[in-house]
Amino acid sequence: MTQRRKTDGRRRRLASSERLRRFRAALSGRRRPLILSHNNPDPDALASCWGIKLLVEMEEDVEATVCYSGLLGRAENRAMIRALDLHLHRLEEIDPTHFDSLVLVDCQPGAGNVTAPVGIAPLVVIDHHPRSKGLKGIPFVDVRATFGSCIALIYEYLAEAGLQFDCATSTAFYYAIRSDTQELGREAGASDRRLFRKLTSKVDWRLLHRIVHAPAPRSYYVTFKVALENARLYRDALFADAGELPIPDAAAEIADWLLRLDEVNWALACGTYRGKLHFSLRSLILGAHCGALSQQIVAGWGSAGGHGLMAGGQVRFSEPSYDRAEALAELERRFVRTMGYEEIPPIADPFAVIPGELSRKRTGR
Ligand SMILES: [Mn+2]
Repeated sequence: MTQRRKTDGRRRRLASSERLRRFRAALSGRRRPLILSHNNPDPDALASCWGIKLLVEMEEDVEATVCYSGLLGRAENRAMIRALDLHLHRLEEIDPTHFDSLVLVDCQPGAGNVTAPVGIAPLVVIDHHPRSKGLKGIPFVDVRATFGSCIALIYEYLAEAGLQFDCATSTAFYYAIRSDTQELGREAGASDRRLFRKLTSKVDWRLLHRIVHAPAPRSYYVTFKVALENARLYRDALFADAGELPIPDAAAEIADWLLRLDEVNWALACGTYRGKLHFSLRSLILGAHCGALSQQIVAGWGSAGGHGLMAGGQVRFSEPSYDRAEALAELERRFVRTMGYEEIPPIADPFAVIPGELSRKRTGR
């Protein structure tokens, strides 16, 4: 006798038709849903919000509102919002009593990276991050960490519902997968690859180019410069302070960029934004637990989370009372200790110019 495969001890695999039915049941009768993602939403978060908005608005008389908290910082993200003509509202500016339901996508309550509005409990959570503990009592939860992007997960619902998309939407979804998985190279699953291929025929390439190569301000380049100047290399782990960040997600971009250094397998980039020290951790080592490692780094101090190869977190200077330099030194100490590199003297200025030298590669990459 064949048994249906279990995804874990309790949860059976559901058909996408059944998932869609349950999703709709959880929101049945709700006419004013509020859709929210994690703070400082990235392209995948924005695409996920947009996808859910299209899905819920298939029902008659439903008008969904997408809101965000934090900053829409990166030029690419703003270009994507323009491309979709996506009307976003700041969480602080909405009146929660106007809405009758809350849908969280690309994040989970209690995960530390989402600011939920007061007074509305989430009815639906759809996410691809590791399962958090804040999901009890939520009527509909679909958390599957095997997906590299949340939009690939949400696309199952959209396809099941028979939704058709214009070129701009397809382009945005394509860009979301591309950026969340680094062109399918980082933590992409079979569904990400399938959808990516499928969307290829529908992408508006000029529009994609405008998003990917959106003009960036000087401040963008300055953070890279400061990060290079402040970097320290511990064997194959790079620690870099990018100074004052113009936008909180700059740390993530810098960490991605520094990880390309041929001598490293780990990169942590950090910087301050509005009284908080933000950091992003990246690894090239398959099976690295960046999410858990970054939680270990800020244990008892701040909040952190993420996936296997990419994670991020933040600490407040005032918890306990640190000034910037102290907080930074503490973060570096904790990073080095977590890596197990306490005994390794760092190279203090790894980007000092060495005329004519091609590489100092030692890691065997
Ligand atoms: Mn995501």
